[in-house]
Amino acid sequence: MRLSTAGESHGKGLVAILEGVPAGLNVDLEEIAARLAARQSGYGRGGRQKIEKDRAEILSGVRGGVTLGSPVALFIPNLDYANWEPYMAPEGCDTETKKLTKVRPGHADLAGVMKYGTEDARNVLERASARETAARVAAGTVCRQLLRVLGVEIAGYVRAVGEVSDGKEYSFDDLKKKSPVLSMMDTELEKRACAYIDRCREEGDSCGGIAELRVKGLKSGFGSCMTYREKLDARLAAALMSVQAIKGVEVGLGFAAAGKRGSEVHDEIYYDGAFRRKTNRAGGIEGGMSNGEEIVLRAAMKPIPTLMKGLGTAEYPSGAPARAAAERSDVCAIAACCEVLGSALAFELACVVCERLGGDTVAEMKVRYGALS
Ligand code: EPS
Repeated sequence: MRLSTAGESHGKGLVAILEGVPAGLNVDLEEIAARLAARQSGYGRGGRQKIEKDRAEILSGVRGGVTLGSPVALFIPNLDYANWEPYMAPEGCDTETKKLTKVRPGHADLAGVMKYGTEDARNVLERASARETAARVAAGTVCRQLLRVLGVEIAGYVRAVGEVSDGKEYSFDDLKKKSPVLSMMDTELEKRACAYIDRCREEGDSCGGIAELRVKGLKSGFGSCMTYREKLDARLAAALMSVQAIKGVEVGLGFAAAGKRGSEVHDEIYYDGAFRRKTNRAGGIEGGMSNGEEIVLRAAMKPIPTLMKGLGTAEYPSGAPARAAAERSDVCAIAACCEVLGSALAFELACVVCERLGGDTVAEMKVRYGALS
């Protein structure tokens, strides 16, 4: 499978092209719409989300609601383009009025202007923007639907917002009960998290958080111990790190494993007709392969780099001291990010599954998956 996305944040819209989807998959457009709406929501989002009402139009690859085996192309219009057309139109526009030279620490602005030979960070930030993630959610939802046919499900929740952190463990089925406010499981903690976001907003600041992602139903042996590029943990970590603002990824116990003894970390094996593990500290991956237990991943999102109070910077290219640019921004987007991470994971897992099973049709894949132990 291959996924390409295109589109600028304030351009005409976003495009996703997903190649390699087997024929015969029923595509549920309502689920795509619901996940796009979830990506737009979450306490702490900014003014832009009041403008957008993301909805994906399928341009190709699906007939009568069923995939054909041809590339699936999806288009999500940017409603804000109506306000930005004078400054963004590919056919010709005013490139001066929205010029951004007070480059923001933490955003792609400075490295981007230097790399792409422009004095206007807008030429960089428009693509670096997390707006791109809408395209990944639309395509990722098609991947989720493919995985679901095989009995593989993905769920996620927000485990921390800034300094407010939930240390409890939840079963996969519990995750369906996460709150719509911030995608947290503990509503008391969520109230504290909302208050924390309010404080950040009042102080012109921003915050990040941690999302936990889980995969249920994946049989053992996906990924490989034979070649480093095919290691499942490496591929899934890369998928999560590819999401804007992610600065850390853990598998299972993650960083905590380094401070414990082997007897406290490794999961003892027993047999009761099937091989099982007493615990799942490995997070469902051993030797670069799935081991049949739930896959458990966590991703750390840094605070949004656009601060309303601005940070100290140097204007590009003059180097004159300045406050970084800020017009409007999200204060916190961890709930949206959790939805995006699930989509990024769905795409990468669908790739791994298609590589092992092969097949041109969903029916073939089902038979081959069913034959695995
Ligand atoms: C973003 C800046 C904000 C966010 C945007 C990501 O947009 P704007 O500059 O239009 O206010 O809202 O995210 C989205 C538009 C989205 O749909 O997620 C940035 O600079 O990365």
